[in-house]
Amino acid sequence: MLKLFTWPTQNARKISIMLEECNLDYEIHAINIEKDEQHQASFKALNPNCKIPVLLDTDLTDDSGNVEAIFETGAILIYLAEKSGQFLSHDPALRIRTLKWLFWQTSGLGPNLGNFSHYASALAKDEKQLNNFLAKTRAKDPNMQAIERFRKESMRLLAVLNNGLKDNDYIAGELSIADFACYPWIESAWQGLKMFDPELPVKFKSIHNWKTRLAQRPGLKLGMEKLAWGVEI
Ligand SMILES: N[C@@H](CCC(=O)N[C@@H](CS)C(=O)NCC(=O)O)C(=O)O
Repeated sequence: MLKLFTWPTQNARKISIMLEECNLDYEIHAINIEKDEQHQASFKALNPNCKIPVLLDTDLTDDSGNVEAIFETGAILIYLAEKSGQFLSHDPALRIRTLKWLFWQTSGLGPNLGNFSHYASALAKDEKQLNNFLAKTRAKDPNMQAIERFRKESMRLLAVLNNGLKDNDYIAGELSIADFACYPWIESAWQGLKMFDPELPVKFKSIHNWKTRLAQRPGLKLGMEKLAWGVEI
């Protein structure tokens, strides 16, 4: 039995997309980070870093029979890819190509796009323009230095991805966990970055096409909907 401890956010959607794409059965357990439930002792026992998502697989036990909780989305995606035999190539070169882009997402794309959205949301005139999490956590006063720092790095990262997608339909050549890791972050920061540069879809045409291609997949769509902003879980 797979149990996903989570809340509707970009990091969380990486995992619901993978679970839906693999057609795996799973239970969703809500950890309301808008009410700080990630700091409760019962959740901290699963992830000492107090961040969602966490995956529990009751089949994954150590020698003493204790279930090993999995935190960090990169680790969860690799685990599910190995468990299902899908979206992580067995070919050594393709496998490492996928893992390179996966680590690129978790260490670079996610944190920078997340910080951009956090600081840039202070410029939103109407709170209704923001998702519920940003509305609660956003920077209150515009800090132009921080906005520019994270906007520039986000744009640089998008240029890297766009270049990687120029001759490829998918990030690592074939559809993989690297695409599922990047998609929710790009989807969520796209509008905010577009406000600063309306030419975004033209400038990053390969990303735009990749986004459109992925958005048509029933599994990915369902994974996004299961943990859409504001959805009751
Ligand atoms: N590197 C972690 C990041 C997880 C993360 O930042 N989760 C956010 C939600 S997207 C969270 O739990 N935020 C609550 C908090 O920071 O207290 C991963 O990839 O799993």
